[in-house]
Amino acid sequence: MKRWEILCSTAVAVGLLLSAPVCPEGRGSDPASSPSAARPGPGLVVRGSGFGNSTRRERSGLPDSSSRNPSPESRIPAFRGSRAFDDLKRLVEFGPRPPGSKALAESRQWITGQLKQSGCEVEEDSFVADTAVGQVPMTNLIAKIPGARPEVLVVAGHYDTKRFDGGAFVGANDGASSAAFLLELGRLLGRRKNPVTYWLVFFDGEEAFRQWSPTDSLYGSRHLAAKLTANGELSRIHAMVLVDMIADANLDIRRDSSSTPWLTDTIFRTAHRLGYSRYFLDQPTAVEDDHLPFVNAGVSAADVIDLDYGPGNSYHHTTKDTVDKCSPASMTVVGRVVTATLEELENSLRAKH
Ligand code: 1BN
Ligand code: ZN
Repeated sequence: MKRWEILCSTAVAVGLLLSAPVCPEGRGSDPASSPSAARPGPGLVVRGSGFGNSTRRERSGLPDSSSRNPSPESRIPAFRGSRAFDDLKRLVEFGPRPPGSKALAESRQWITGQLKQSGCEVEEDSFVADTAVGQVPMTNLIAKIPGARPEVLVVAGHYDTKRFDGGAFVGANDGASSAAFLLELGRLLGRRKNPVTYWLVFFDGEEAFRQWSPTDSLYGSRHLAAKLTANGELSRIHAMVLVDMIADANLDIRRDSSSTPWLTDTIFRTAHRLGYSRYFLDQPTAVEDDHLPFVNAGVSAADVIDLDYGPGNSYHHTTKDTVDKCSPASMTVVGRVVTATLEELENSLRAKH
């Protein structure tokens, strides 16, 4: 039995005793409701708990920074890791998805269809990259979701997988998890009355073709940051939250020191408030990832990444990166933290003039 399953069966037993709802997704995938896992922090809204959308602090009349939300209808609906996990599995079924491959083109078509079903407009940002192995066509996908304000919040990930010679690398965690995460976010934001504009960005060409270096990596994000700088749209971006490798069943996310400190602080403070301190560890790590071209261009950007995948990181960039190493519960944790962070960012923008 996996750790999450154990946690959730414990939660079911305790839940039955306390008549409290557990595993609201009905698939054992929501540690938010597990008393033995992430105990809700003082500000956590447990949707469907019988308490409506009020927090424990709100009910007790205590001030709470998270209750700055002006109205319940402005909340982002609950992120469901089980739906994201279904998409992760579907993406893996396309097989290895390196840049320029037929499988990546097929997965791009499928992603676009899913986003359109969610009510999102989808833009393709196609270009030819000069890579370590020659010219490769690449396409970033951008789901643009309008909002009342012109400021843009970007949530991004990559959907390509690493080109691999030694067997089939399907990138369940490294590639599929971030794309699947963005698809679930598209379902939550696509038809919402958003107070700000959202761009969900699926980067192509995140991975190195030969050896990771400044010129052999991050092809899609380098291209988009340069393009948005040139056309003047970069200045619309208030913040970018990047997610990568967030479905690891053994979730441990550290603070990336290449990210913008205030944004990392907001994400980790939110995680702690929601009771997820065991998954968001206040330890530093330095990551080169798709946020870097944006940080370098002056955008506030933070990478939410679990770079400790398998014993001694032994599943990272190996054929062991498969669905069985991933968990819907981890996606729920990250989804709840990111959506709560987005609400914080929306509120801080609302508070501006
Ligand atoms: C993340 C996922 N990265 C590549 N795939 C960035 C990275 C590069 C992380 C090198 C660690 C080492
Ligand atoms: Zn990778």
